[in-house]
Amino acid sequence: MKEVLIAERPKSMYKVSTHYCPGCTHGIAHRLIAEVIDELGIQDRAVGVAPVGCSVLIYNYIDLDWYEAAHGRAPAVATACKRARPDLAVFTYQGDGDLASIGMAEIVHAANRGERISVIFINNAIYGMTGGQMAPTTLLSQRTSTTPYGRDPKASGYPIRVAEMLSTLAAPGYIARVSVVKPKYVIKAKEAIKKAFLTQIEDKGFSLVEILSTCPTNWGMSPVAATNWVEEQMIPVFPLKEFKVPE
Ligand SMILES: Cc1ncc(C[n+]2csc(CCOP(=O)(O)OP(=O)(O)O)c2C)c(N)n1
Ligand code: SF4
Repeated sequence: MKEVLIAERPKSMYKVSTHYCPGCTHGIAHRLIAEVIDELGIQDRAVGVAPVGCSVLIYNYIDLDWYEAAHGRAPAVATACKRARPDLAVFTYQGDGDLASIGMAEIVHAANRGERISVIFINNAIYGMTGGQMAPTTLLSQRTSTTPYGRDPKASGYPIRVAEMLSTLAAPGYIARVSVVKPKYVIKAKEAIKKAFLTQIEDKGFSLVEILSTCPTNWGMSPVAATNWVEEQMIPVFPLKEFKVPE
């Protein structure tokens, strides 16, 4: 029988297995970034800034030049890299603990300055790597290791909607929220990641793609239940849309 190739590993991904838990969607986000980098032909000039969280080892999976930034400081590192070498395509990859908690100041000011960088922001509503503590994006009533009775807004405030908040700023060029939990969301997610890189390449300012992702391990769910939970519980709070597009 004739073999037909319908999918292959992106050229910019190493031939290794990832360390992610079953049902974690970090790996899907990685693959989409690699596909976009291949399609734009920018592997030799793309530079990533890795976070401190479950995806800290992203540099073992995508074959690029990488920096490792201290917790939350990725937008500052990316700013320095891009200002020194405007010809590079510079992006950060950050979880919600990284970006919206310790790194909140960095991301707001980088966006407000309109830095020509792209940010891939993984919102899984929890700190994954360190044992499932509450993140700024944790939903109301969501149980985490630091909110065992559910997140109470009186004690912990409300979930922060990063894409909405940053889209109130004048400088950003492209801001969108997507998901990767089911195939029907993945095509739009890839389009958004591509637009984010093109916004940078075409010098149209700062870009950010927020990706609703899973953490079955710390949510205490099966992989299937976790994907359903994103659809049923997260998307109503974090709607999927393009908030800003370049003029
Ligand atoms: C300055 C600093 N504070 C705290 C930590 C511990 N720490 C490492 S990863 C992490 C949470 C990561 O969560 P998130 O960014 O949401 O990524 P995920 O693991 O969910 O992908 C924390 C608190 C650290 N490494 N450095
Ligand atoms: S702990 Fe959560 S975020 Fe980390 S790899 Fe496992 S499922 Fe993914």
